[in-house]
Amino acid sequence: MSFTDRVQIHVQGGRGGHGCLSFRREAHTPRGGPDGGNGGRGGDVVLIADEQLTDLMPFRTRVHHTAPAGGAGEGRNRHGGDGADLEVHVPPGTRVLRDGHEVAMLPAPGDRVAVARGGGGGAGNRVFRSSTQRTPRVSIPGEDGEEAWIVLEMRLPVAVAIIGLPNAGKTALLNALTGARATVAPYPHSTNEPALGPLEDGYGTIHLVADLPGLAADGTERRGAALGQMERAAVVLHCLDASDPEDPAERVARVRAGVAPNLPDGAREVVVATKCDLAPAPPEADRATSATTGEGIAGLRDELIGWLS
Ligand SMILES: Nc1nc2c(ncn2[C@@H]2O[C@H](COP(=O)(O)OP(=O)(O)OP(=O)(O)O)[C@@H](O)[C@H]2O)c(=O)[nH]1
Ligand SMILES: [Mg+2]
Repeated sequence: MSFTDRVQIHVQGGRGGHGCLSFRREAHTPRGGPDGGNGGRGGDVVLIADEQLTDLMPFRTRVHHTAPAGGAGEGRNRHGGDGADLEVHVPPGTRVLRDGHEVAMLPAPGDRVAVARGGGGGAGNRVFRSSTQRTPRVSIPGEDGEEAWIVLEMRLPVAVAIIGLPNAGKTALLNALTGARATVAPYPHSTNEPALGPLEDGYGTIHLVADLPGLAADGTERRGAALGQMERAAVVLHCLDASDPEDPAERVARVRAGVAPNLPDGAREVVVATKCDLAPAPPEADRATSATTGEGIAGLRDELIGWLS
């Protein structure tokens, strides 16, 4: 199970500084020798994993990343300074692909990798002086920096976990909230693998919503359950079937007991009554929804985005 966010960006190393063509001119040395300095190296574009970042959203609007050029050489044998590296911050867990192949992975905060090398600095004419060539009229321009289109990829963690008893309407709620098209069926355990859908906040950030099946009707976790995926969820939507004649308070308690070991610290749990087109929401529910009529769905989606941003 995975859902990846992906952006394409252009990276360009800094151009190397040009070498300088110059001859010494001093009051008492009428025909001075060559004194053109070398150009500096262009800076590299370096990706750095930064724990402050959690998604690739900034790259949707910042596509081109060009490192500074090296300084040009100057007369009096002054060499140009090297261009500084351009540090581009990416979220930890970012994978870097070039031409469809992984070229780097930055799993941990502080990891860094150069993705476009700066060009070498050019040589000034001082370099070309020799016993046979005392007045070299040649200098070399700086090299272009390396250039590439690369793809950044990141697996999104589950931000919103949907839980509940079998047949509670979890998958239907996921589909209604996110436009996913996971299988909804009128029997328990129709979903065996977590189903995923993206919740977009309108500014380009994607929050991953997951329907996490795996609770048995007695509230215990089944073998192979997906509840471990909840570990980073900020919101847990606990589905409570409004049309189920069994005692709602007892059902809520059963689900809570089943998920307790996996519930992330500080996660907000919201009890969402489902199928409210069939029956009124029980008092245990915080929200009333119907995936069939759309009741309560848009409002819940807006609330989720508010809680997650
Ligand atoms: N009338 C009505 N039926 C619904 C609604 N939401 C879900 N259902 C029905 O309830 C049944 C179960 O829905 P699912 O979304 O598959 O439930 P689930 O919790 O994902 O079930 P499992 O994956 O088997 O655990 C299906 O027959 C759905 O059509 C709703 O809002 N109104
Ligand atoms: Mg399901």
